[in-house]
Amino acid sequence: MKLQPNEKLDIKNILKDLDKYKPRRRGWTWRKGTGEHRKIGDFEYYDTAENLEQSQPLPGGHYFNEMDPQPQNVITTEIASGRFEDDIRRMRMAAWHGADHLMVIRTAGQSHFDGLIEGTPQGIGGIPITRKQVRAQRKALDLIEDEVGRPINYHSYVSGVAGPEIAVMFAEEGVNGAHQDPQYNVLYRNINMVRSFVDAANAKKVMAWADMAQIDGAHNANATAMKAWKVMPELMVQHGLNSIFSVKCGMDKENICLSSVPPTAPPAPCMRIDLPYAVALREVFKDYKIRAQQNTKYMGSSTREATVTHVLNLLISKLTRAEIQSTITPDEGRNVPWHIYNIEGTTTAKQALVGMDGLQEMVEIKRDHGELAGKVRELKERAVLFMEEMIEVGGYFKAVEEGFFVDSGEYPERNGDGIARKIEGGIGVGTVYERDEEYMAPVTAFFGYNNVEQYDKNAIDNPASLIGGCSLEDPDKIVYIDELDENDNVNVRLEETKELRETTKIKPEMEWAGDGIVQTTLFLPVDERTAEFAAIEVGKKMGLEDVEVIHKEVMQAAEGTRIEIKGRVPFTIDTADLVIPPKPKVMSDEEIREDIDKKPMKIVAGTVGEDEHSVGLREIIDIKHGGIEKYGIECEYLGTSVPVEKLVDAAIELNADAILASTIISHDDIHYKNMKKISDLCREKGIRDKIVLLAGGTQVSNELAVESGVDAGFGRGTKGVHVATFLVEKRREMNK
Ligand code: Z98
Repeated sequence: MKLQPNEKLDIKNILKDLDKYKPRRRGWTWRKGTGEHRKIGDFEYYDTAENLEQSQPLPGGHYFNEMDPQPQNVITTEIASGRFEDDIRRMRMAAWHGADHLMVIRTAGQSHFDGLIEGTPQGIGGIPITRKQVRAQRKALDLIEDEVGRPINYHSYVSGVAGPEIAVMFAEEGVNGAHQDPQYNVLYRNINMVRSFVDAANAKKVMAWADMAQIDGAHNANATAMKAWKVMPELMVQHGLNSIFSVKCGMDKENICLSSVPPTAPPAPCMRIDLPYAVALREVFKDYKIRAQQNTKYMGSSTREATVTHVLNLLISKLTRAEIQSTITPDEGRNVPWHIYNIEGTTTAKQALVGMDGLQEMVEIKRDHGELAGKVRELKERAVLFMEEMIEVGGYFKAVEEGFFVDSGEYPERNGDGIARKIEGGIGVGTVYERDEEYMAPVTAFFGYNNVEQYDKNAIDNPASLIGGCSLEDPDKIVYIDELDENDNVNVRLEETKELRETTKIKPEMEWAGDGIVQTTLFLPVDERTAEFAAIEVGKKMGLEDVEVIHKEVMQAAEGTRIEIKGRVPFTIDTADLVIPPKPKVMSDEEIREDIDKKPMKIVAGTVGEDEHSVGLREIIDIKHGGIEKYGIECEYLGTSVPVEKLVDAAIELNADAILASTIISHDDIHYKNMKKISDLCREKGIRDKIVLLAGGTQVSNELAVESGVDAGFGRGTKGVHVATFLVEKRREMNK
């Protein structure tokens, strides 16, 4: 099976023979070719990785021969659609844009399941993680990585009550990275602390065996704390605890990634707080990796604002060399993230990181003196004092009982409002048992003493050899369960969207195939509250269902409000019924230039009739707007309200190759009448067969323009290159 760039990924093909699919590899992969200077297009880059074989360049890539440099940081996108089959399509789009770490968010509540879920039920804010879903996504990613030519890391969560079971399933299925941090269970999911740490030891051992990258959960304190910047010392303590615990469980420091989030965002003076924090973290944890995520705490529903914060955060990542750049979608504050915003987050990271290529060659952090040095030192001291006090009160569990964590005071200040958990409380309390003296498990990646020698001394380091290998060595021992729920599964969902996948019918979509969601931006000249309700009416009158306001922003209290609404369209469009004119031919800039160099071209241009519009024509002509002057075409611009006779006389006098007539006003079809006049006059004066006549304007249709006697008409959206292409082609055709 091989993906073709112009063919959709066929989910039915992915699901076929899934029970027999085996992952190609285990373990995390970093980008290749980093640390080398690389020539791409006209430039030398200092901080890139290998290019992709196939990719979607940035929109601006158009001006640079569609080059698409890839930064050296792994780029993550987090997907939370709730339907794994739709996630897969989104993963493919993200991979084409440069994401190589695809993280799927779990459905709400899965961390409280004491066991694996099976099948492919729909989730809320994420997907139920199951073997079938994981296998299908890994299989799809195997195809996608072949397509883009770069390994793709697949990632989800090994936290919750079923952590060890999930870790084993991930190791079996070739999942490459996971969040694992027992403190997350304890603080945010109220899972018993003893159970959480015992489970974590087992889970980490398995993750280490499978060479998975681990991301911790310290950053969740940022998101939870009342004032995210106050918990910076504690964050360092949390990172420290999970990191050293992971090392003790057998994990390589190389695979331990600290999850860092710049704690503040504008209008706070965020750089003065976030940069020292990132520097302190990098220094204290110098042997570990940093997974940087954007700040989400201070993100509202403005995607523009979220993007600016993201870019400031990316500057910090650049200056402190974060290895993984996670991207949260800029619509988190208003939607369950949509396809297009996963791509926006990904491209924001790629664009900013590539734009900052080599920054450190010119800019240095003032590490040894001044404000930054002082703040870094202070943060480290606060963190060390926090650790010392933890030891004083009797260790981590005691500290949690006393509410040390996520307190709103900046340590050593404490406001007594931290998250306190009891050692005898929480989900799963009392479910940890001492191993029986005889206990032995013939499994690989077992944490702790395993009593194997009583059966076979040679099996001490490889207990699974007692049974000829466990499921990690022998995948045929894996029990693959298909669907358990006959109504809530992928087959039922695919049936519902069959028409959209198997015919020429389409529907707009943001989250899932066929959801029909559209988003519209309005400006309403009223106050915020009125605008909100008026916008819903506008949406309804536009024929949208389930209309909701997803963003509002005051432009000025009385003058008006910017509103964004979403809603659903109840119809489909049949693409087979569309009449799509052939794409206007566009020559390359080089080809046009070469033609004009060989044989110079001259045109006269003006807005005809009683018409004072000039902007459109100037955009077609002026070099400043990418107009035809840039190809060396000599342009004689006669201005606005030019009589038709004057235009034709000027063309004769200057021996021009073409006339460009701009005709904006269209009352009583005056624009077409003027075109006919120009053509008739040229015929009268005997030059019609020697000159190219072009007319342009927002209301001009090519067909009607040609009927009116000119050679071509150019409507809305025309660029200089379209006009230049036509001029060159027409001149060749006329054999002039
Ligand atoms: C991120 N955007 O970090 P539930 N374990 C840890 C976590 O941080 C998380 C979970 C588990 C964020 C996503 N993080 C939030 C250490 C969540 C998820 O219980 O399935 O929600 O656990 O990338």
